[in-house]
Amino acid sequence: MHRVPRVACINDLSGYGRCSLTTALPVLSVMGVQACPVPTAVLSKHTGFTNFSFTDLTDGMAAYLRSWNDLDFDMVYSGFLGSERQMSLLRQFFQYQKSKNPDCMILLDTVMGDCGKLYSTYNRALCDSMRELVAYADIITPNVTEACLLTGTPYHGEALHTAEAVAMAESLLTLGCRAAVITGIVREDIICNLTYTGAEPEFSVIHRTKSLFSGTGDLFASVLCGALANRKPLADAVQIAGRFLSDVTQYTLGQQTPLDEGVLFEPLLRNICEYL
Ligand code: PXL
Repeated sequence: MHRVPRVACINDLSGYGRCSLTTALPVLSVMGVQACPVPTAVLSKHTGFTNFSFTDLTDGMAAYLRSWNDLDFDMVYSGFLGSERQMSLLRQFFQYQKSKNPDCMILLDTVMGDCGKLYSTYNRALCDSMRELVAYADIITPNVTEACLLTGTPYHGEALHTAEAVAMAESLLTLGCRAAVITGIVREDIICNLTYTGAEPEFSVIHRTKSLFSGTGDLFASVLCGALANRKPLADAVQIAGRFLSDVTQYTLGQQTPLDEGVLFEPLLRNICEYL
């Protein structure tokens, strides 16, 4: 019998703007993974828009997760979180799932900000709680802004020297995760993603599209999650996610859509398994 990998996806549901659950669920389904959502908040649009509604779902989350205590997951994948209480519930969920299945892989996308700025619903206290949550994760995927926030490094743009990036990755591992993937390191006409597990650092290079589309971090983490759930080794999964992102951003650029609309992954989604 073919077993379908099962992933708990903890993220917000943004009605418009292509991010979080509206990215994770289709990507994982197409990659042959059962994606089980835990919505952390419902927004009418993501926070990059000037006008959006936000409903925090923390109150229902304890009972929601408790009812899953009789389920096992191959992976837990979390993204945008709305409150410190959610982070504490997640810590318990991570620990519980690990105690039931030591092979359960925890992928924590440390969503907090971009381009040197926090997202509008985030604050310093939430960043501190996110830093504590890293200790319970196997793999984290901060962008440069988030890597700076987690390590207490001053942000000076997306261009990091190799030594600087590796030092930051080493510092991330001291927070307690097993691996860190720092995404979106800019080098003139390329973008690098750095994978670090404590052994040799691996830089994987992708095409740089100079426009900054929203939601690319969520798409990257979702494809990474799908590749890992399909048992790809981490460095290969990073390459797969990078190649898909590179193709999707170039395609989107050609369509000249507004940046807030995110990347047009739908027309390319059906081909995603060819990247595996
Ligand atoms: O793409 C990360 C993200 C996730 N969820 C919400 C967001 C953002 C980024 O703006 O606003 C609600």
